[in-house]
Amino acid sequence: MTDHRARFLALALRVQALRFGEFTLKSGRVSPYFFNAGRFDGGAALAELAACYADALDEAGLEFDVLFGPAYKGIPLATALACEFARRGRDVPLAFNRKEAKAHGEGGTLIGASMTGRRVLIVDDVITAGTAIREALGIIGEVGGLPAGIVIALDRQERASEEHAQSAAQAVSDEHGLPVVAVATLADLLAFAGESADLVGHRDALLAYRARYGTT
Ligand code: OMP
Repeated sequence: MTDHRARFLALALRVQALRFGEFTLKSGRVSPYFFNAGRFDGGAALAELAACYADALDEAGLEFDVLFGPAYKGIPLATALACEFARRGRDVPLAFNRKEAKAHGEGGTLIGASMTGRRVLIVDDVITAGTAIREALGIIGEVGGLPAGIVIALDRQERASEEHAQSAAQAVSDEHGLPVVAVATLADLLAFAGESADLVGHRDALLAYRARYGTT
């Protein structure tokens, strides 16, 4: 496992963004683990997380002009990533949306840099069935942005539905011709769990869940 993957998983466990138990997902599936990006709730943890995103993007060699953080969880993630790029000497424009259109003031649902005609990188927390990412692609399309890729912290590597053999991330990637970069995947979590005395007890439940909803 390369460095940023292990660093991210250790950090996620430390701040309890990654938890084990019984969680009902947006899809209705009952999962033995849950990733809650809201637990990166301080500057130090967010900065450390953003460095993991930046390292994953460097490794993938993706090219983009502007970051888009979909409301709500994508907003602090994209913002922290933009700050991390600035720290590394690159000033990347940043856009995000609000969920309810504002009729007064500047109006509209989009805030920040223009995405029109620019290569847009979507920055989000997790892909399960791909619904949130498809919504973000719709928003970018409406303003004439050019989706260039997606970066997430965790790819749960689940099939969008029983009929799909591919993971939701692979399906989104194929449909839109877009690279999906994940700091870590369920496979990485399983590998990490195999090496960690604290997590080894959760491994069987993770494997059973993957057998039911994961890709083959
Ligand atoms: P999809 O839209 O199905 O890809 O699921 C992504 C969304 O599910 C995230 O933006 C979260 O709202 C939520 N989620 C998590 O935050 N963490 C998880 O581990 C799993 C989910 C989920 O409900 O699938």
